This record gives sequence, C-alpha cells and structure tokens, in this order.
Amino acid sequence: MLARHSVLMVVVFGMVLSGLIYLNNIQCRLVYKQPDVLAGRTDVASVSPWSAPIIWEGNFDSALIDSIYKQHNLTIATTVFAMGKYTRFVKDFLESAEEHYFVGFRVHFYLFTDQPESVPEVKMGENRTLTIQKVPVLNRWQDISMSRMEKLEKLIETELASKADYIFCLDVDTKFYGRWGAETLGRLVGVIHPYLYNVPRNQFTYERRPASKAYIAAEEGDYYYAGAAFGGSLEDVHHLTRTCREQLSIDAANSIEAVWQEESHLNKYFLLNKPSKLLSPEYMWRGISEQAAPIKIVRFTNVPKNYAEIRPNP
Ligand code: 5GW
Ligand code: MN
Repeated sequence: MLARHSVLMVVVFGMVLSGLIYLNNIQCRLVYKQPDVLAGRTDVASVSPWSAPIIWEGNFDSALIDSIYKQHNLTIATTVFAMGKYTRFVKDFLESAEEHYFVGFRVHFYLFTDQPESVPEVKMGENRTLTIQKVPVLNRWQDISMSRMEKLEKLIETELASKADYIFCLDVDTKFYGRWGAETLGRLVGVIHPYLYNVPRNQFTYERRPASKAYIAAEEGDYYYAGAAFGGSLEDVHHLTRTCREQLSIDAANSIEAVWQEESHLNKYFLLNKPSKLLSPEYMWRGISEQAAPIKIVRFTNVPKNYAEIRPNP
C-alpha cells in the first residue's frame, strides 16, 4: 500500500513538474499525456494517401519519441557539401545542429569540401563527430550538382554499412532553429517544399519535358519535395542515390538537364517510391522571420544568400 502510494506521488509530482516522467528506477513505465483518438491538429493533414505520417508540431510527443528511439542506440549519419564559397555556411550549420539536431543521439557528420583548410573549428558534443572528406575542385555548378548523388552513393557503400542506422543528406546553406529529432526517422523520408505545399500539382515545378528522366505529367504527383533534405535507412537512401545518379547521367548523355537538377530527379523518385514518412515544411522553411499559418515552429531553414556573389560563373 505504501509502495503504491509513493509511486502515485512520484507520478503526480512528476506530471506537475514536467508533464512527463520516466519511471525507470521504479517500474520501467513512461507516464505521459493520454493519446486522444478524436483530437489533434485539424488545420493540416497528418497522413498521406498511402498512409505515411506527415510530421507537424503538435502531433508528436518529443520525450515519448526519444524514449522509444533511445533504446536502440542509433547512429545518424548526416552529410553536407561545402564546395567553393559555400564553406562560409559550415559554422552556423554545425553550431546550430549541435543545439537542435538529434540532441542526445550519436550523430556522425560527413562534410564534403574542396577546401578542408577553410572549414572552421566547431566544438562537437559527446557522441558527435565530424569527418571531413576532401573532394576535387568542381567549377561547373552542374558538376557539383551531379556529383552529390554519386558521392552519397559511394559513401553509403564504402563507409557507412556497419557504422550508421540512418542517414540524412542536407544542404549546407541552412540553419537549425528548433528540434529535429527522432520523430523524423523512417525508412524513406522526404520533406515537403516550403514554397509549394499549398498549390495544385500542375503548378509544381516538376520537370515537364518528356525527354528528361525526371519528367512528371501535369496530372500526376503527390507533393513537391525539397531537394535540400532527404533521408532514411541506409538501404533505401542508397537505392535513391543510385537511381538518381543513373537518371542524371542518362539525361546528361541526352544533353538534357532537369529544370531543378537533383531536386527534379528526387521528385520523380519519390513519385515512384513513396516515402514512408513526410516532414512538414517546419523541417525546411523559407527563413526564420517568414510566417505562415500552419507553421507553428521553424526547425530548419534556408539561409538567404547572394546567388550572384556566391555561385561560380556559369
Ligand atoms: C553553385 C552554383 C549553383 C548551384 C549550386 C552551387 C553549389 C552548391 C556550390 O558552389 N557549392 C556547394 O557546396 N553547393 C552545395 O549544394 C551546398 O551544399 C548547397 O547547399 C547545395 C545545393 O545548392 P544551393 O543551396 O545553392 O541550391 P538552392 O536551390 O538551395 O539555392
Ligand atoms: Mn540550398
């Protein structure tokens, strides 16, 4: 009786304190707000027509998600490219990731750059490492764009096989402002593009020329996905990068380049291979000061850049 009482008191006290408490040393139980069958966000869709969850603030409990995934001792590989002048983005990207990205999990960053010497020193937390891979200078942006999928494909084959459970591939001209955590893990994960989440599919900027392997007809398509972030299991992302690399090179051989390069091919891939989880535009927003009704929290954004100044000449 006394024991039961004290458990109850801890529970009540814990709930008052934080709303949630992990009773590891008492009963290995987790106490959290009861899931509600009938209530939830009604202003956004939380599931795709093929029943993949769409992750929005308000539809998951971070502490509960963490307690589930923590048990699996996961490693998240994360890749970014910083070629040419894009090395200037590395510091903010990594420092903000240290604050918000898979906090408490093992994270291994792989940075591909043509100038390792201009990568700033960033203090990494416990269980978080950065590997810098030097790659040859590429001056044509078409080559930078082409080479990303190929580099990722090779990294997964040669390096990651036994070293990571999941991988995310991110643009470097970005910054974290809010949690990006285990709620994003899944077999194949795509992010809904911040500018095209609320337009009819015939207005998506898919590749519309049938001569390209990335072609999607006006009456087809699910969502328009951002090229700046995708991920999933090693196996699924390997298949994605291999397929996109192949399709990009078939296009190149036919002297056609899809309107948004890898993003166009990624969108074609996701049309034919449906993601198992979709991230809302909270996970790739337009900028920290941009507002829109469904966006309750900005987790990850584009950083504004002067295209003429930063990109190599065409
Ligand atoms: C340069 C010229 C045109 C397009 C891309 C580049 C470029 C891209 C570059 O010179 N260096 C480089 O590291 N990148 C990598 O590709 C960065 O990781 C960058 O975040 C990613 C995608 O290119 P972005 O960010 O310029 O494309 P948008 O569509 O996000 O503006
Ligand atoms: Mn970008």
